[in-house]
Amino acid sequence: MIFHSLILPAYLLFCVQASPLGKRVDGPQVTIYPSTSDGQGITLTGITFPQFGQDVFLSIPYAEPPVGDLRFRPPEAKVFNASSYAATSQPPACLQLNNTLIGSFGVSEDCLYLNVFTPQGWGPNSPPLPVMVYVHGGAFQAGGISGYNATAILKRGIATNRPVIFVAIAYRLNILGFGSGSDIAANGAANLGLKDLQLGFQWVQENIWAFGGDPTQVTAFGQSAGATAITLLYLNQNTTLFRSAIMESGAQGTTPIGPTSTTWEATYDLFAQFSGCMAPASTSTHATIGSRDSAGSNTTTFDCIKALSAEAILNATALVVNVTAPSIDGEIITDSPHTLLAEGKFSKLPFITGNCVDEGTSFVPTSVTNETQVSMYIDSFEPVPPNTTILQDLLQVYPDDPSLGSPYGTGNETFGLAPEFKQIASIFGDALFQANRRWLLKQARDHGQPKIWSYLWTEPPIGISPPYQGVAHGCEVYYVYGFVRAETGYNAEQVALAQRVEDYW
Ligand SMILES: *[C@@H]1O[C@H](CO)[C@@H](O)[C@H](O)[C@H]1NC(C)=O
Ligand SMILES: *[C@@H]1O[C@H](CO)[C@@H](O)[C@H](O)[C@H]1NC(C)=O
Ligand SMILES: *[C@@H]1O[C@H](CO)[C@@H](O)[C@H](O)[C@H]1NC(C)=O
Ligand SMILES: *[C@@H]1O[C@H](CO)[C@@H](O)[C@H](O)[C@H]1NC(C)=O
Ligand SMILES: *[C@@H]1O[C@H](CO)[C@@H](O)[C@H](O)[C@H]1NC(C)=O
Ligand SMILES: *[C@@H]1O[C@H](CO)[C@@H](O)[C@H](O)[C@H]1NC(C)=O
Ligand SMILES: *[C@@H]1O[C@H](CO)[C@@H](O)[C@H](O)[C@H]1NC(C)=O
Ligand SMILES: *[C@@H]1O[C@H](CO)[C@@H](O)[C@H](O)[C@H]1NC(C)=O
Ligand SMILES: *[C@@H]1O[C@H](CO)[C@@H](O)[C@H](O)[C@H]1NC(C)=O
Ligand SMILES: CC(=O)N[C@H]1CO[C@H](CO)[C@@H](O)[C@@H]1O
Repeated sequence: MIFHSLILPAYLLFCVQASPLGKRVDGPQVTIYPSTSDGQGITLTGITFPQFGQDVFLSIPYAEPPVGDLRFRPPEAKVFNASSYAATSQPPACLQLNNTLIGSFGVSEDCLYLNVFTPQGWGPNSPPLPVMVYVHGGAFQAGGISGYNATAILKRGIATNRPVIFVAIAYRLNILGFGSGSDIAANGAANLGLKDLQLGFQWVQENIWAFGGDPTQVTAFGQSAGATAITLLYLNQNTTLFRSAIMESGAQGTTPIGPTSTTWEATYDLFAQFSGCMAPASTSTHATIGSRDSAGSNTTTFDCIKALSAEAILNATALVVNVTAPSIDGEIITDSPHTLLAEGKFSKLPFITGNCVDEGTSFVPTSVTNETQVSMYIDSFEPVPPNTTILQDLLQVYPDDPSLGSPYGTGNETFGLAPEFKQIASIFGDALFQANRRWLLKQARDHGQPKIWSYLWTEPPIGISPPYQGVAHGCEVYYVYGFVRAETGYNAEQVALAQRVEDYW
């Protein structure tokens, strides 16, 4: 359950609630000529927000809806069936369980859309602008693009005479985007969410010129799973999808990873059982549908899952508490990222990578009462749980002393929780986040990559995380997206910090 609970901090609720469309004028038009449409122009109509001097294009489809026979298949570039398209309303989030990151526009399996924000009237004849492409977080199980309102980012860019174009790309989640196990491997259905992102970035390369964007100046940025996804795309040494990146709280090793064919098999089996696609007693042969299947016409467990209704997928997802995550598919991810980094097999493009001080606190249940639960929590998300020797060593270097635990710098205060909470939060923060960030930085430096930067964020947003979480996962998002303003209760120094981070980005 850890991954399900950790990914749903309340901090994005604010963005979501802040997005009802304000004063608006329909009308800005941009014509793209995607190669899949044989050079035929497709005119996209967006919305102008004159009060911000911005045009917004919402729900631009970059891929065919991954439904029906396209479920569990790599994304296919969108082929338009008409020469015009209304890009005027937010897309639903990709199919996922109800949670606070969804936004206000529901969920659908038909979800491969992107949003574009530009300075008002910008177009192919304007001076080409740098492009910032956002990859949202949500532990590869949750999230969407509709909550990420880039109005403040663009406003700051315009005010400082460094305007940018903003794009956010949606990608498939949970078993639909990040299934694992032998069936998923045999059917080439691993890492589909990463393939969606690749296609979305390719769309930006091909089409952003029409919005007045410069495809040679694309910066990828993302938070949590979004940051992890970007670092995984860095494992392609020759990537041309972007020229730089900013990873907020996520590195290659943040999500546990193993070979597709042998990792999280139990998760897939449970899913098959709960969806009625495999008999409960069956192990993992997957050759035929189990006795609980009523259809009879489908020949394999995989075909059966592929043919389920979206509602049935969600129902089964709700019953399986295990992780679905990127895996070593031999294609996008060819080996353990830890090894690939050590061997220098990654892109040498510039990047910024950073963390919040207390990354671990929102991942540890407040119900923790003793040290022996450490192994329980670690086992629940590691494909190969560490043995007792390793656990003993771990507890030695992270002693049960609250003054050393996370949230850091809070002395012996335990916030009414068992002292072990701070101990385990410290382990999780380091094991998932800080250590992986530092490994990436070390390998980048050791392999002669000169343009790398890092930060450790110590300023929490106001009123978002309870005190026991300290400067928690997601701490910087409010600042980056410009929700930190005097009107929202922040002091002058915090507003200046928000402006500074926007300027850095
Ligand atoms: C973005 O936020 C601004 C300010 O709150 C709001 O007026 C506008 O409608 C939002 N834009 C979108 C596309 O949601
Ligand atoms: C074009 O595709 C959309 C869905 O993408 C569909 O709703 C619409 O009916 C199609 N129009 C035609 C003319 O086929
Ligand atoms: C989804 O969750 C929200 C709170 O996060 C709740 O208000 C809403 O009723 C839930 N919707 C459904 C369909 O469960
Ligand atoms: C990257 O490009 C270089 C030079 O073109 C080539 O030698 C190398 O094989 C490529 N590496 C990968 C992993 O594609
Ligand atoms: C999904 O679960 C709900 C609630 O238990 C149930 O009413 C519905 O029939 C289920 N749908 C499918 C397709 O299994
Ligand atoms: C998956 O979750 C179930 C409980 O639903 C648990 O028994 C099982 O050990 C978990 N499997 C893995 C691989 O974590
Ligand atoms: C640790 O906590 C768990 C869950 O509350 C409990 O079952 C177990 O007995 C405890 N172990 C020790 C050594 O106190
Ligand atoms: C525990 O795992 C480590 C690392 O894989 C290994 O070196 C060690 O021998 C193992 N210890 C035991 C008791 O299995
Ligand atoms: C925390 O408590 C221990 C043991 O009671 C004490 O020795 C130590 O000085 C305390 N640390 C702080 C920072 O208060
Ligand atoms: C029970 C079940 O999922 N049956 C499906 C078998 O596959 C066909 C198409 O391949 C679907 O139409 C059925 O619904």
